[in-house]
Amino acid sequence: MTSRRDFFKFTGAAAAAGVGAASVSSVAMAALPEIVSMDKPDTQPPLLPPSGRPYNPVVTLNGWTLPWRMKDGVKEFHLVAEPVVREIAPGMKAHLWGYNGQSPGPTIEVVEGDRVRIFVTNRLPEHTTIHWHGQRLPSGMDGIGGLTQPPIRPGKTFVYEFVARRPGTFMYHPHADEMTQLAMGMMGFWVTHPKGRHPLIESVDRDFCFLLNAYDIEPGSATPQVNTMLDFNLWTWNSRAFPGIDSLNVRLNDRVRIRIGNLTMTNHPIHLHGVEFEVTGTDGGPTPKGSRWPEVTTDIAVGQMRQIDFLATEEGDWAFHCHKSHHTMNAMGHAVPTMIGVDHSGIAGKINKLIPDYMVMGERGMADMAEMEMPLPDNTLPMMTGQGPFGPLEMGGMFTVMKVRRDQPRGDYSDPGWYRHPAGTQAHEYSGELAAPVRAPQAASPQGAPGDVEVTVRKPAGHAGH
Ligand SMILES: [Cu+2]
Repeated sequence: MTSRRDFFKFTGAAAAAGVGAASVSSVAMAALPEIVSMDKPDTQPPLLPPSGRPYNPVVTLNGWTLPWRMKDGVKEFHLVAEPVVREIAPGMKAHLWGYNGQSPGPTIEVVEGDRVRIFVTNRLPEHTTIHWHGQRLPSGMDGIGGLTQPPIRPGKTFVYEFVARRPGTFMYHPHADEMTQLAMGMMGFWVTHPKGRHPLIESVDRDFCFLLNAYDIEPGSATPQVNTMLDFNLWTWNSRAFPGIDSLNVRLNDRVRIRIGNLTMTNHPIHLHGVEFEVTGTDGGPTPKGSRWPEVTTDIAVGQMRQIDFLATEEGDWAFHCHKSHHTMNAMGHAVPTMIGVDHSGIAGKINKLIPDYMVMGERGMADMAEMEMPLPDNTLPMMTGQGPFGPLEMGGMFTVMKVRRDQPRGDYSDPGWYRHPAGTQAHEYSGELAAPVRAPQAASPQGAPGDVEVTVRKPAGHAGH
């Protein structure tokens, strides 16, 4: 809405090429690569390399890849750190900080051995830097404010230059006022493709990537609380919450790679339904083949990256999500006590005399919440949401669907719609006779007292620690 696709053209003198991360003079500024900005939160098609060594590009979930300019054999990129408006999911927009119109910033894709020059312009109200997580590079290019470079002040442009020495899965983020700048969404993905064939990096048909991130945005507001340490209420992939996260669309029997980096303040056990995968790489590089074993969940700790590979041999709609159940929900009232099994009869009527709109919630579990049409503050996502082919999906946050289809064209990443299950392959209501269940005989307690004690007391419990 507020951002748009900008193409600021710069013309003029020669580009600055520094030895360490260095400030760019106003003369050299005129020769910077154009600033390319993205105004859509949707997954953009892969960027086929227009110059340089060939490679099979990645697809960034609800994101995009930054185009570059080839200058005297150097790949030149231009990142702009700036305030952005990011749609977290339809119905909610967040005021974040990011790069080139979005949070996360664009994915940078290069090839092992490429010399890379990245111009970083700061349009934030405070200073910043960029750290290139996992890269082998000169110490002066590592982007640590105060340690390896002075901060990039508002309005200034710095240039980083190094050779992408290791193929693999990386990310970038500030190392300046990190608590604020990570909480505001400043981060991006980086992929260095191998030069030619690599013994530990198989070529794949589909290659997806995204970052795990989290925000604390009070219902009814739009700007994250930056001092939050652990109590985040929006669990996102690339700053999107389900149903705002696009599906991963795959052709049957494709070899698929998914690269994931964690820039939240907690670990995320990422779980894929349908098939087993292997962790084939980390931000430390490709894993040795002897270290790989089959998994369906991989835990990704804070500051870690995981690259998983698998063959999509099973057709269908397969859930793909964080296994922490609170992370597949959106902003919710955590102070709500568990009310399962509590008898509300009579109480609601009395309370209604005082508060006419009072509703009993949670008596049968929390699923009612997904169906209930309750007024929410403006710019707030429902706690559990998303409509599936069989009703409410009761999911938010870190959740999406991998759609494996026989007729998905090669290289086509578009959404094929919901899976049509072949006859006889779907769970359905049982309508036959039910035999009485056989139960073990009840043993008497040694004292001769009845062995079963029914506890009906609900103890109050705090929720501060989650
Ligand atoms: Cu999680």
